[in-house]
Amino acid sequence: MKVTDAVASVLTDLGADTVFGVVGSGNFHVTNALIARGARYVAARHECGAASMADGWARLTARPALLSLHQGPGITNALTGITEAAKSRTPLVVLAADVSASALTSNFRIDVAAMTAATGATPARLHSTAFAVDDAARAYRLARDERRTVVLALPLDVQASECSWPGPPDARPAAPLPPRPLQVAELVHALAAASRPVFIAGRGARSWAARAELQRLGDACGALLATSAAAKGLFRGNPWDLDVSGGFASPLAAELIGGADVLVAWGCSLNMWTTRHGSLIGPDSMVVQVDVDERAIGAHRPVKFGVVGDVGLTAAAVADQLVELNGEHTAGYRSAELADRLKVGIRWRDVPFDDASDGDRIDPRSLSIALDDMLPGDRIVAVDSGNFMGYPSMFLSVPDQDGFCFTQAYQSVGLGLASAIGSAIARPDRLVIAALGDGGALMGISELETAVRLALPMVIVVYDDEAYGAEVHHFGPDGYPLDTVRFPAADLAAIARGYGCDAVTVRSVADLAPVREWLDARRPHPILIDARVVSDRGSWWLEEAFRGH
Ligand SMILES: Cc1ncc(C[n+]2csc(CCOP(=O)(O)OP(=O)(O)O)c2C)c(N)n1
Ligand SMILES: [Mg+2]
Repeated sequence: MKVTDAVASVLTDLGADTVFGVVGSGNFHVTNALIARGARYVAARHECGAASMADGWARLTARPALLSLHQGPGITNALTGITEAAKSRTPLVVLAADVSASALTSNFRIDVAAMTAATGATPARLHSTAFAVDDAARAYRLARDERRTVVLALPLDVQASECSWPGPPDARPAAPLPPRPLQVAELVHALAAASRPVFIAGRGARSWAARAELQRLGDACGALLATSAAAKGLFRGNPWDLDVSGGFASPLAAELIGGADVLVAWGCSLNMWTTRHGSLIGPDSMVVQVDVDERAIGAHRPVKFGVVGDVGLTAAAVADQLVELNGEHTAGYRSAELADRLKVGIRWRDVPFDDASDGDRIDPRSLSIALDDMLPGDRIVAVDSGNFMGYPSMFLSVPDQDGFCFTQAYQSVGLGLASAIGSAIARPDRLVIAALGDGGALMGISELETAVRLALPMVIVVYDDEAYGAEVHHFGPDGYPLDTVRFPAADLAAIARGYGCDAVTVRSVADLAPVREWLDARRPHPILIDARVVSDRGSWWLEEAFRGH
């Protein structure tokens, strides 16, 4: 059997069924071998787009995506997307063609392992013909069981050689890590004594199983329920949901999180975003952290103690014991009066603001609220990076933890459109809203052709301030020249029409009427909204963000 066929067989036998990429000579055969074994191949127009599509897809399916790349420039083009995936612990196997070991002078030669390691991804390689199948299986298992972004180098000579097929692999995933009983007891003790407990659930809690156990435990100790931005939507529908903790927290959420006497982070790193550099944590709050990775405990904020274990298993074990002690419901932080306050004041859109729309430009808050009302609730919001990013994150609601795709671990501009496309491929049952700045939109625009070619009915909303607004608002107040970060108006609607999208330029809420028509007509291609937004001041979360630079 050809090694490319054997590699494709073992990967599909292990469960891989979707591969994103840009095909060149070095990954042509392995990509076709995957397709021959039933995998779906999605052709992107730029390798960075392919990487972000794979990243978005894997976040929403919680399964490893495959990314197929040509040797050399195919890999370097993909590096920003790969770095975002690696920093987000996205399960991803990159099939990275590589020159043969003997091809010392090949112009495609780069040090794939060194470059991969430098981004935080995990290097792997088909080391030899005899072990190629083992090498590929190990890469897939590492991605799946440890949520790693693994870059598997495929040397051309090994790819082309003949190997024997060892038979189908064991496709069972590793069992989740149970917590140690003593640590469980410590957390039971802390929560039994708590009068104002708050949970902050993060990326490691993004599953239906963990969601159910955390809500049961929340009832048993009377906790209020918040998430990091990466897990937005996890507690949607629960009356004690505070939504996101951190820079995007509403004033009421921030007040309540600050008042916690016991704060438990569940699969959440408690980084500077989630805690506003620690200022969201009250001075007398006892902080506890639950994480599968021992090294994550206390890495960003000091904690009283940690519990090492799977979030769902830990929450279930703690809930079982607490229910025995306290019964299924304890008031804790919860009261009828607080329920009323949450109902009318926890959402950002309930916080009054002065609408700065002036007929020529629309206030980004009014734009976001109008879209929130107009677009179906069964949605996924995918957000690019920039000054604008808080508006969709704070004003567009999402239905659950699979309703938000937030590729911000590397804070790169330009990944939003492609991660939205990956999300749309993962969840064709949901309307995907890609929220972009004009800078990020133009950086990643080649994938507009992919969205049209794949007939994806997405809404692409561009918060267009004709600038790198983040830089304008960071440096403007100090009087620096801003010529390098401002641009003349670009007709993004015309550009989008050129790609085959519907498009509309929006300066007021009334201009959104064509979006309603597009929704009603169920068009089989995206609509791009070029929203000319007011940009008179920097966003409040941005000021927070720049404190970390
Ligand atoms: C790849 C990359 N290049 C540069 C930056 C620095 N940067 C951060 S925000 C930003 C502006 C992005 O502009 P836009 O997408 O229009 O969003 P806005 O800030 O205007 O809302 C830039 C250039 C970055 N984060 N990533
Ligand atoms: Mg901009």
